[in-house]
This record gives sequence, C-alpha cells and structure tokens, in this order.
Amino acid sequence: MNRGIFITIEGVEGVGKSTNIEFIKKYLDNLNIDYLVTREPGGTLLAENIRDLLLSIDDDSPVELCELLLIFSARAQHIQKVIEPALERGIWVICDRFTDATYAYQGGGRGMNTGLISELETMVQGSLRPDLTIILDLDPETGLRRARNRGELDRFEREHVEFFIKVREAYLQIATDFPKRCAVINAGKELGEVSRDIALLLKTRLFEE
Ligand code: Z5A
Repeated sequence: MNRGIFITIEGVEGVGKSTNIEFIKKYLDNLNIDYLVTREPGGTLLAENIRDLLLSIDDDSPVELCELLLIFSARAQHIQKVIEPALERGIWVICDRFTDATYAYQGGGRGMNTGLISELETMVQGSLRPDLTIILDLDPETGLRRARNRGELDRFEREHVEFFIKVREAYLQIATDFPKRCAVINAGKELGEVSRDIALLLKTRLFEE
C-alpha cells in the first residue's frame, strides 16, 4: 500500500485556512481519496488541551520557551497518535498548520532562535516533513480584519499587526527556501478564485508529477 500524502495549510491569522480546507475536502472526495483533516496545535485530546493552554488568556501566560516546548509537546503526541498511523495506512492527512507555523510565529514573530526550532523539529519529527505545504498569503491587516469579525480574540489574535507582518515575511522566506515543498497562493482574491488556484496547484503538484 502506498503511504498517504501529507498536506499542510499555513498563513497568517484569518487568511482563510479553514474555509479552503473545506474546498480541499470536496476536491479529494470527488477523487475518492481517503483522508483525514486535523490541526495544530491539537489533533488529539491531550494536544487539544495543550492548545487551550496556548490560546487562553490568563494571568500566567507562557514565556517564549514554554510556548515553544508546549507546541512541540502537542506535536509529538499528534504525530505518533494520529499523523503517522494515518499516513502508514495510506490515508492522506490535511493539517491546518504544522511546523512552518512554529518557524513563522515563534521564529519570525517572536524572534526565537531558529536553530533551536530546527533541533526540536528533528527530535520530534525525525524525517517527517509535509509533502506539500500551501501557504495562503494575505496582507495581515486584511487577515486580522477578517478574523476579528468573528468575536472574542485569543492570545495570538491580540498581537499587534507588526507581529503578523514578521510572521508573513517568515512564511514567504520558507516558501523561497523550500520551493519544491511549498506553494504560495494569493489569498487576497475572491474566494472562488482562491479555490480555483488551489485546485490547479493540487492537480499539478500531486497528480501530474
Ligand atoms: N501557532 C503558533 O504560534 N505556532 C505553531 O507552531 C502553531 C500555531 C501550529 C492558532 O492557530 C494559533 O496557534 C495561531 C498561531 C499559533 N494564531 N494565530 N494567529 P489557528 O490556525 O487555529 O488559528 P487562526 O490562525 O486564528 O485560524 P483562523 O482564524 O481560524 O483563520 P483561518 O482558518 O485562516 O480563516 P477562516 O476561518 O477560514 O476565514 C476567516 C474569515 O475570512 C471567515 O469569515 C471567512 O469566511 C473569510 N474568508 C476566507 N477566505 C476569504 C476570501 N478569499 N475573501 C473574503 N473572505 C474570506
């Protein structure tokens, strides 16, 4: 049996990941491909509890190193319990954020040492890397406007726009550094156009190579 394909979706706040994952699900349904959709931080009971700790706002918010280690703790659980078993069984995994988010948010946004992130990546993931990473690109002000229409803000959503500008720059740098794995999609277009661009990308990257 062929191993499943591992696809990750990334981008700044409110860029439309959840919306476009719904489109990807329909696309794969039409092709009768077996897949599961999951997210980070999260994807297992324990990892979702860690997510709550990371996003909640209280009097003892995590220091940067604590935040980074919590993210990789959740990831270790998620990989061993959900992602790897699915891929081994030939099931495709569509993941809303993965380690590129750590490079972008903790590395780019917070300015943490990317060498440390890379060491943790190797420790937690071994050789596991996504087969395809879709980076939805949007100016952060538009993304924040979209996201903030939804109501109460979590700990990340309260960051200033300058933080998200650095996050976006880090994502675009990742796309430049890993052109075979990553593709940048302009998420500022009308939703139907974004979906069409994603469909074309999936076709060319996954079914024509
Ligand atoms: N985080 C981290 O720091 N380090 C890590 O390693 C990881 C994560 C893995 C939670 O992530 C936080 O964790 C995240 C970074 C941190 N915080 N931030 N920022 P999350 O992915 O769960 O949270 P999120 O970024 O806040 O996702 P989101 O707000 O759910 O955004 P989205 O899924 O990208 O957007 P959406 O819900 O699909 O769309 C937002 C709205 O825009 C919605 O009303 C749509 O109808 C609308 N939309 C979507 N597309 C369009 C277009 N094309 N035109 C117009 N309107 C649109």
